[in-house]
Amino acid sequence: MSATTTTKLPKDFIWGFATASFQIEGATDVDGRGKSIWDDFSKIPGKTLDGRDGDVATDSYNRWREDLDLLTQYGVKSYRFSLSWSRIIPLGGRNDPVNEAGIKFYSDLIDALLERGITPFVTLYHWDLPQALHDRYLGWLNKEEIVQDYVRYARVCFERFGDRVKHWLTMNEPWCISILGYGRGVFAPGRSSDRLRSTEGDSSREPWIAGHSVILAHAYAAKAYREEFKEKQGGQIGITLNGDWAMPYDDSPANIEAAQHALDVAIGWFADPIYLGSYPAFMKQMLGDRLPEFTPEELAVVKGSSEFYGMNTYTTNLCKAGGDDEFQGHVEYTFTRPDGTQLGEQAHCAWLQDYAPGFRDLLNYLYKRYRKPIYVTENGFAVKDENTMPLEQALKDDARVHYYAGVTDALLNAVNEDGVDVRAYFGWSLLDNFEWADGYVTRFGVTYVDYDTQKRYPKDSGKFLSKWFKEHIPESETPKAATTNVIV
Ligand code: GBH
Repeated sequence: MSATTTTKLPKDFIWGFATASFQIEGATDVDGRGKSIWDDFSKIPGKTLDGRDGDVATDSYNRWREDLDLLTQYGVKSYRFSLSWSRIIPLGGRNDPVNEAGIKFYSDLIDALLERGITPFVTLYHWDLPQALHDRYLGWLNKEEIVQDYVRYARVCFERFGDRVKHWLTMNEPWCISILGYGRGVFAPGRSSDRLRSTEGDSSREPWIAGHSVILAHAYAAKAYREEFKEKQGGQIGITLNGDWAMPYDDSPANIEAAQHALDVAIGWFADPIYLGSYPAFMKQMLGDRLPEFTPEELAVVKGSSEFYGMNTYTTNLCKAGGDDEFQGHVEYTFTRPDGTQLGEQAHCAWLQDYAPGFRDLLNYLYKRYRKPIYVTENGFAVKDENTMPLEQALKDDARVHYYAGVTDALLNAVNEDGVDVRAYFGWSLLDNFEWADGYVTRFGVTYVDYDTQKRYPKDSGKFLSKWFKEHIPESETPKAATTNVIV
C-alpha cells in the first residue's frame, strides 16, 4: 500500500459516478415521453425479481437537483448519465417529432452540471429503446431502419447538447443489449428461443443480428459526429463495452484457450471490428453464416469509429472449456478455484465476486490489444443482503469499500507501473436504483435510497471514493466543489 500514498494519477484524470435514464428517472408518462421497451417489460409478472417496475425508480426526473448536490458533495469531476431516446423523440423514428420538454430536461441538467464544474459524460443509448420502434420493425433486428433512426436521434442530441457536451458514448454494453434482450430473453424486449420465457425469438440467430445493428448504428452516428459536429464542438465520441476479466480455471491448454474464447465473445465481438477491423476468427468459426457480414463500405465506417475504449467491468471469471453456451463462447464460468476456495467476496448477485487483480489484468489486456486511451465508464459492487438490512448497517458497506479500495489500487498500478493510458473512472452507481431484472433487490449505489421516502444517504463507499480521488489527483486541478464540500 505504500505506493498508494505517494503515487498519484495524472492531474487531468477524470472521476465520477454513473447512472442510466431508465434506472433512475421514473416519471415515465410525463412531459410527452414516449414508452420505452422497458416500461411494459418490467411490468410483466416474473420479469423482475421483486415484481416491481421502473415507473418511479429513484424519481430523479423530479429530484435531479438533489442528485447533483450529492455529486458536488462527493467532489466528482464528472457525471456519466444517459439520455432517454423516447423523452427526446417519443416515437423514436427519423420522421417523428422532437419533444421540446424532453430536450429541456436534459439541457437544464447539463447547464446545472457545468455551473457546478462537473463535466457531463453522456450515453446516448442505455437500453431504453422507444417501444414504437420495436412495434414498427423489431428494433435492433432491423438493421436498415434502426441505423437510420438511431443516427437521426444522435444528430438531434449533438445539435441540441453538443455545444456543452464534449464526451459522448454511443452505446452502453452491446453484448447485454443483444444477448440478454434477444438471446437469453431476460432483458427487454425479452426475445428468446426458450418458450418458457418468451413466445417469440430465435436465440441462435437474433442476438448476432442485433449486435451487428448496434455496431453499425454506433459507427454511423460516430461518423456523423466526426463529419458534422466535431470540428465545431470539439468533443470526443466512442462506445462502452461490458467485459469481465477471464482467467483460465487451471493451466490446461483447453482452459487457457477457453479464457481467450470468453474474451472473444464478451469483448472481441464488438471491439475487434471497431478497433481492429473484423469479427474475431473464433466467432466466425463458432457461428458460421449466422454471424452477419459487413460490406466493405460498412467496415470502412466501423473500423476506427471509437476514439477511446469505454470499459465497464465488474468481476473476473474462472473459465473452463465446455458446455453449449454460445453466448460465452462454449465456456463455463465459475468463482470456485480447483482447490475449492472462492475467488473473492460474493456480491448479492450470483455473477459478481470481488477480485481486484483481474481489473488490472483486464486494463493491460485491453490496452495492449486495442491501443486506445481507456475510460472506465462503470465499475461497482452489490453488497449481499443490503436490501434487507437496517439503514445504519447498509451505510457501513465495508464489502463495497473493500472492493473499491482494491480496484483503485489496481488502477493506480496499471497507470503508474504498467503504463496503461487510463483517463477516467466512474463508479457504478451514484445511487441505488432500478437494477433491471433484479428490480430493486440488488443495490449498486454509493448512496442508499430509501424507496419509501426517496431519501438519499451517502454510504461509506461513496465517502471512500471521494477521499481517495481527492488524495490521488493533484490538487490544483480539482474543481472548487471538491476541495470545499467533500463529505468525509
Ligand atoms: C451494468 O452491466 C449495466 O450497464 C448497468 O446498467 C447495471 O446496473 C450494472 O451493470 C449492474 O448490474 O448471465 O444473465 O446473469 C454489467 C454487465 C453483464 C453484468 C451480464 C451481469 C450477467 C448476466 N453485466 N452479467 S446473466
